[in-house]
Amino acid sequence: MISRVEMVSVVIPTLNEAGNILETVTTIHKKIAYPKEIIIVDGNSTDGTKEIVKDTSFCKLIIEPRRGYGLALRTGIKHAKGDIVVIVDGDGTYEVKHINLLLDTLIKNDAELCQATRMYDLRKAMGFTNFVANKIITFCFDFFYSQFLSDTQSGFRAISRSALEKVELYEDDMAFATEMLVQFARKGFKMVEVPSSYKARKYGSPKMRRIKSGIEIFTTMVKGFIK
Ligand SMILES: Nc1nc2c(ncn2[C@@H]2O[C@H](COP(=O)(O)OP(=O)(O)O)[C@@H](O)[C@H]2O)c(=O)[nH]1
Ligand SMILES: [Mg+2]
Repeated sequence: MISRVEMVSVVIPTLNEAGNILETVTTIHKKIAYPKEIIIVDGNSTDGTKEIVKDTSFCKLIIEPRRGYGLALRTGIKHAKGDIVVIVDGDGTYEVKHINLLLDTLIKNDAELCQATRMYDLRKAMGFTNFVANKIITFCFDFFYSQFLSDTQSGFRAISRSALEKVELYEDDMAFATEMLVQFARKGFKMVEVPSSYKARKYGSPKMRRIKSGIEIFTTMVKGFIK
């Protein structure tokens, strides 16, 4: 439960997102209606991402040379000072202009996590394989953990800091997002969603390795269930 919001920490992992990051951070900077810090956790990009971030006056840059989406986020979250932590990708695929909707909904519902679901706008849906894999993973997650989420692989989330402090997250890569939901469900934390949409990547390529990530995500769900 969040009683007072003095600051929101927005944590963004980046690995070679030079063509995407400026629009992402500028939109957040302009739209967010709460006091904020924007933390970029960069994996030592070689395409100019770090320089673009340094040139903004409103971002903190952390270099995390070790690889992994989850690891980058864990590093960023350690530095975050806010009562609420927002995580979002720096690849321009999420509607970051919906950030206040996530924050307001989290607070209004006294929830511990509010995430953007990309499943209500199928015209702009993600690629077919990702969509089907997401549906299967989400069905299994909801079934085993008695939840009603529609997009477990959403990486755009507002999370209460106090809830994050009550769980231990270890996943270094894409399974991090699922591990967080598994841990939150096991603790009985309230999780809600808001409709948002998916945008195609304009620059660069996804770093996710689908089969490896799929196996890790399923292993994370099963481990959480039998523990
Ligand atoms: N710092 C850091 N960021 C990463 C790493 N891998 C991915 N990212 C970032 O994490 C976000 C999600 O990665 P992406 O490749 O788009 O994964 P997908 O959306 O699941 O295909 C993007 O902003 C990436 O730049 C990494 O090893 N280190
Ligand atoms: Mg992406």
